[in-house]
Amino acid sequence: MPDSFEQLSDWVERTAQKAQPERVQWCDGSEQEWEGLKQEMLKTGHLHTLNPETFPECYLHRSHPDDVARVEHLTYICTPRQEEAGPNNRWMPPQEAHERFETLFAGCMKGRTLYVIPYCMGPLQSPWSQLGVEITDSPYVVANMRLMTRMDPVILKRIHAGENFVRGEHSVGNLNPEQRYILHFPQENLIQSIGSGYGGNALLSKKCHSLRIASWQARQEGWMAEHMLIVGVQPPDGETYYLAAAFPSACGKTNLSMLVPPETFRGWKVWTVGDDIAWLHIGADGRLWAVNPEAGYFGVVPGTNAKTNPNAYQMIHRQTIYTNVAVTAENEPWWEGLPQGQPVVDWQGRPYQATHGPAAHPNSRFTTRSRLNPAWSPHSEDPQGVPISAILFGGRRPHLVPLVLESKNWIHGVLMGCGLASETTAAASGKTGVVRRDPMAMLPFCGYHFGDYWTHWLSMQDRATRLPRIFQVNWFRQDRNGRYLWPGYGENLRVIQWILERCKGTVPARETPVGYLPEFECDLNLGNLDVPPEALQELFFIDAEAWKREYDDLGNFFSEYSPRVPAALQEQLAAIRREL
Ligand code: OXD
Ligand code: MN
Repeated sequence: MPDSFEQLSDWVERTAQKAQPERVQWCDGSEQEWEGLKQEMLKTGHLHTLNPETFPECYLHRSHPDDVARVEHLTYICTPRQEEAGPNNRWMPPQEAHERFETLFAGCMKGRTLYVIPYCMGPLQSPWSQLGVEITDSPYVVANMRLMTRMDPVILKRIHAGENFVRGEHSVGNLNPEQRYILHFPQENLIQSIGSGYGGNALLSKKCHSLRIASWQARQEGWMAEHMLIVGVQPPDGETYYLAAAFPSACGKTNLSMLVPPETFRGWKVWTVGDDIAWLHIGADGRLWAVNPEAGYFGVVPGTNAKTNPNAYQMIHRQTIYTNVAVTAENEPWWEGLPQGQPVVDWQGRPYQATHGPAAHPNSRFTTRSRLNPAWSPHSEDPQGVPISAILFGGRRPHLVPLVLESKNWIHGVLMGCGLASETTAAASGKTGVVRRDPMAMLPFCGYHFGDYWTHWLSMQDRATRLPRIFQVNWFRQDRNGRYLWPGYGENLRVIQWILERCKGTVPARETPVGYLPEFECDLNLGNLDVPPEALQELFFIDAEAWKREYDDLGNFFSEYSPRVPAALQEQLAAIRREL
C-alpha cells in the first residue's frame, strides 16, 4: 500500500503503463483547471450548456442509456475469505478480481487522458478526514469530484509527508454492461472500477471509499461509516440539536436534510451538515460526533420543486451539473415533478414523446457544492463534527410502520435498524417498488459481513457513554386506496419536534411492544395541519398480527447471517415476539 509521494508516482506510472493513455493530467480542483476541462467537454459533447440567463453556469451531461444507476449485481467485495464479505455482498477472491480487471484495463485509455485526482473526505483540518486518489479517464468524473470532495493542493503535500490514502482506479472502458465491475479490496485500501461512468460506480470517493472501504476501517478502528444524512434543528430557544438519519437511496434524505420549516414553526431553523454519508466517532465527552465526508450533493432530481425542497430547488439554479434530465424549448433543465415548463428533448437527447416514458430519467441527478445550499451549516467544516442526539431509521413502507416509533434502548434501536426495509428505487438497476430488507440502509454499502456489522453497532454501547436515542420514522404510509396518509416534506418537522422533546425528556410516550409512540392528540404538534383524525389513527395504528409476521420475516432474514447474528439481537427479537 503506497503511503508516500514516491509510491503514489510509481502507482500512477504503473497504471498509465497498463491503460496506455495519450496523456496524464494531475488535477488540483482549481478554477483554471475547470475552465480547460469544461471547454474540452463542451467540444466533445460530454457537457451541454443550459440557459445561462436562468441557469448560470449549469451544464447537462447525458450518460449512456445503459449506464444510469448503481449496479449492485456487478459490485464486489474482494477479501481472501468469502465469510469476511458475508451474504450481504457479492464476493470475488482478490486474485481473480485483479486478473479480470487487469484484462479489461489493458489499453483501455488509448487516445484518452488519464486524470489523477487527489481528494480529501471530511474537513481538511479534521482528525477524522481521509485522503484518496482516484485515477480516471472520465472528465465528467473530474468535474463531479471537484464539487463533491475537497480537492486541494495541500493533499499532495500531506501524501508527501507520509499520510495514507485510498487508491481508486477507474475507467469508463467501453461502457459495455457485460464488462463492468466495481471491485473493492478493503485489505489493500484499493478500489477498481471499469465500464461505467455513473456516479456511485465512478465517483469512487462516494459509496466505494466513504462507505464500503470506510465501513471496513471503521470496524477495525472503533468508529462508524453510515449511509446517513446529518441535520441540525434549532428551535426558537436557540440550542441546535443534530440528528443523523439512515434512509435507503432516493427515500428523501436530501429533502429531510434541507427541510424548510412550515408556517407554524416560525423561528425554527434547519441546518444541513450532510445529505448522504456520516462518519461517526466517539468524542472526548462520550457522545457520537458526526462529520460529513462529502463537500457536495449528488441528488435525485425528479420530484424536486419549490414546494418539496425549496432550498435544493433554489440551489440548483446555478453552478450545477445535471445528469440525464430533459430540456425545454428555453434550454432549461426539466424533470417530472416540476409544475412549470414543457420538455422538448428527453434525457437521451431525443425529441420528447410521452410514449417513450419519462422525459427525465427517474434517477437523473444534480451535482453541486454544498455551500450553495441556503441551509448549509458552517459546522460542516468543523473538524470535530457535530454531536448527535438522535439516530433515525426510515424507509418507504406503505403499511405497518407508524409515522414515528422510539426504541426502548440501544439494543432495541439496533434491532429497529436491522429491520429496516423499503421499496426499491431507480437509484440502483433492477425492479423498482419491491419492498426489500435494507438494514441500516447499508445493504448495498456495507463492506463486510452484516453479522459482524451488527455486532459492531452493539459494541458502541461499551465504547460511548452518551449514545443517541434511536427512532424509526415512516413518511410513506398509505391508506387502503394507496394514498399517502402524511403530507411529508416540511411537515416532517412536527415529528422531529417530538423526537427532540423525547431527547430532552420533556414529553411522555405510550409504550407498545414494538416501541414508544407519541400520544398524537396531545404530544404531537398538529397545529394548522390538514390531516383528518382517521388518517392520524391509521398513521399510528400498530397491527400486532402484521408485526408478528414482520418479526418472523426478520428472524428468517437473520438466519441467512447465522451464526454471526449477535445473540442480544436474537433475544430482543424473541422478547418482542413474545410480547406481541
Ligand atoms: C446515492 C445512492 O446516490 O444512495 O446516494 O444511490
Ligand atoms: Mn445514498
